[in-house]
Amino acid sequence: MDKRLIDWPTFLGALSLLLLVTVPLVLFPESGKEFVNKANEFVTTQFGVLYLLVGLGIFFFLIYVAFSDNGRVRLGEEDERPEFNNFSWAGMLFCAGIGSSILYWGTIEWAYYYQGPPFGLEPGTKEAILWASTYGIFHWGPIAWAIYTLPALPMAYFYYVRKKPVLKISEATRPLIGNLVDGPLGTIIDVLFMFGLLGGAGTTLALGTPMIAEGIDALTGIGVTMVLKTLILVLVTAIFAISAYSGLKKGIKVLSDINLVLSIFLLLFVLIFGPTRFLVETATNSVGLLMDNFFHMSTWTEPFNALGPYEKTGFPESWTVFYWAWWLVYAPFVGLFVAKISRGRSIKQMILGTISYGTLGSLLFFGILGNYGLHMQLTGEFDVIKVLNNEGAPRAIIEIIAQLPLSWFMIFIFVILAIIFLATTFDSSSYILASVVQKEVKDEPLRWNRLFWAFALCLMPLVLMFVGGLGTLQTASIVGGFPLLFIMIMLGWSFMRASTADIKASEHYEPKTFSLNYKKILQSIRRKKKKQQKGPIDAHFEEEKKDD
Ligand code: NM2
Repeated sequence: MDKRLIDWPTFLGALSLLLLVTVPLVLFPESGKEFVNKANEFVTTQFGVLYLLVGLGIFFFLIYVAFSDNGRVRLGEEDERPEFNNFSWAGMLFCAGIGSSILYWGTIEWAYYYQGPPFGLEPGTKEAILWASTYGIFHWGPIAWAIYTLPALPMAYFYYVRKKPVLKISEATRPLIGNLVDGPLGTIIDVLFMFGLLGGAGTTLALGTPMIAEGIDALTGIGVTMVLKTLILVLVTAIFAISAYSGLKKGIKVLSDINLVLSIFLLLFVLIFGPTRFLVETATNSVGLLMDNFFHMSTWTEPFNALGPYEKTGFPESWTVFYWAWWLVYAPFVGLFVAKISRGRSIKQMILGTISYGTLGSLLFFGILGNYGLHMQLTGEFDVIKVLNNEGAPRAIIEIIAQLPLSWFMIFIFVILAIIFLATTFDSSSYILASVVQKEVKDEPLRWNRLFWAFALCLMPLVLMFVGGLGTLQTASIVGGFPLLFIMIMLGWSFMRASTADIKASEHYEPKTFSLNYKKILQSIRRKKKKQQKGPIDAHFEEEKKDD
């Protein structure tokens, strides 16, 4: 156990920030909650529009990069082909970026919009229903995936072109802020990212655990108790601790393969045995509605409702802004994974692939699972909304799945899928948390360090679940993730600065996709510098000598 490898300021900084937020929540749950809620309200109402603008800005920026010279750079050597084929690449991408929350929201999000529709529409009307089946896809769609892709740009670029592995996000801002990275500013960037991720993952856990508990109750009838929820958390921790301990590659690969197969099975099963035509038609219709209203949705701020006789719904703050914030806190971590699996692709392929495959994946979950529930609601086969309002979302979700043929078996598959989804999210988060607090990562972060963060990830939400402060922690993390808005801008800027400088200095410029040989670039920069130092005349003679 090599303690010198640990970057203590970051390690202790993140831990202290975490304790600083959780300890008061345990000691004074009520006033703590009030304080955090006020802070959240302040950030989402005052800066909600900033979140929307940054989200849309990131989307445009990526499209621009994809079709610019910078987008033509290949992540690797000249003759390199993509390391993974598109199918496995898309599968891994999806499993890294998405956790059990897609099973939760994919199945039930529509029911919330049905009752509390956007654009001030009347609940339960024809329009409300149309938007109900569409808004979820937007919140898990192109802008969301663009937020995930942005940090992958500098990380992949430094990794494959400059051949410098970057595991810390502060390191990815070096081209912009230079040596400041090595001082407190760098530490602050990493600590904020870690805090955001801990809270974002806490949110995932807070949603996943009760849903799995309901599923197990439906399978066995043992009742949803605190003991059951605790056991589930312990089980999930054990799975990912073992997988973490046995090394990232083996553990995560096996789990995400199982995940992919089970997801495809679940979706195909519902598509075939559910109301197939309704599902396909509604999803197709949503795609059109979304495309038609993309800008309207991504900039909707409810401006007048704050003033005159209009009623304020708070929809943009509680949904779109919340979602962008949640994707943001996960983004640097997912970006790293996207970077890792993208060897041999061009930047353009990486960008367009992530946005389109990611959105397609979300569309499948929302279009199939969500519309399946919606269909039962509309036909009156099963009153989802009633169960949702009386018994809560986890129960409603499991009851929707229970309406399928082979009900017991399908709930079983659903529960296993949720458990594995949770475990993979935690496995990779603990890996990243551990890497960020190390000065250097040889192959894998130190094992004790990984386990430490694995348990921090689980124990903290567990404690808060008992005292009832978990929701507060989620909110706190969203507030704490606020600076990430600016860090994201820095990451994009850093990437542009580094890659544009390299492209300009490069002597090789192939059409279509080109690879930058950073070693050669550095050599030619050095040569140029020498020439300048010697003055143009000396350099000229030197060139002539070479020609002889
Ligand atoms: N996002 C995709 O819980 C999860 O599924 C992890 C959540 C950010 C909404 C990611």
